[in-house]
Amino acid sequence: GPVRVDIFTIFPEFFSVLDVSLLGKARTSGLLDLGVHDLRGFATDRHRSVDDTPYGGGAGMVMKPEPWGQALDSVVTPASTVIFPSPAGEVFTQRRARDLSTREHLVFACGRYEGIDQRVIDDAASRAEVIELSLGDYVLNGGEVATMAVVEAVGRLIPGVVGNPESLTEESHEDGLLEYPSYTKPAEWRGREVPPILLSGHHAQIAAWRREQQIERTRRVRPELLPEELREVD
Ligand code: 6GU
Repeated sequence: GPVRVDIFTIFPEFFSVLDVSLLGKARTSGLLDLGVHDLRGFATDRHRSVDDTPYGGGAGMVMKPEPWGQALDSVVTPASTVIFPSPAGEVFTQRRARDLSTREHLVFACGRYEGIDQRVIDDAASRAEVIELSLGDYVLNGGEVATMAVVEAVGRLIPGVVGNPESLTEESHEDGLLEYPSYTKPAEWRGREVPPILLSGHHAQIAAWRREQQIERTRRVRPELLPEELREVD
């Protein structure tokens, strides 16, 4: 069946972009079943507050546990995977995107302010698998942009979402290396020529050249990604 995704946020309008493009199509064609929910709808007090001051003091506000408990209780089952976007989480990778694309139900809990009361995460982990995911080593204002990135990376791996499945395996990171450079017509533009090998029709030589380019680019830009056997001392 389709992959079910539920997103909880205080900015549901953020996610209207998921109505368009590839993921919009995945939704209308029934491959992706997406629900976006306003966390404030689960607040119980008159002011619908979702945050409060931190125990122990410190700057900023912490998201209160009660609305999050009600929100997650409304969708989470033992078959769910609950994702808390957080700069303190594990770094999100293509490997993790592949893993998440095989799951039946993903729940994203978008935190704002200085974070969510830790008991919400601990309680969710007692009912379902919990993964804290970071986009990388920099700070965003909340989990919404990270959730968008994860939903896009995972959504395009759902079988049938990307028309030509070959375009999935020929990308950066799928084989552990960065992509080779791409060219299209015209053969000369602003005095710059397309590498002649690409016009030669020699498929094996083209494949070898592209592999070389991948290795060279990876060595230059992301040397830590290079497998041992491709590392050379200079
Ligand atoms: Cl997932 N959340 C926030 N707030 N900041 C981040 C992040 C996530 N990933 C990198 N920076």
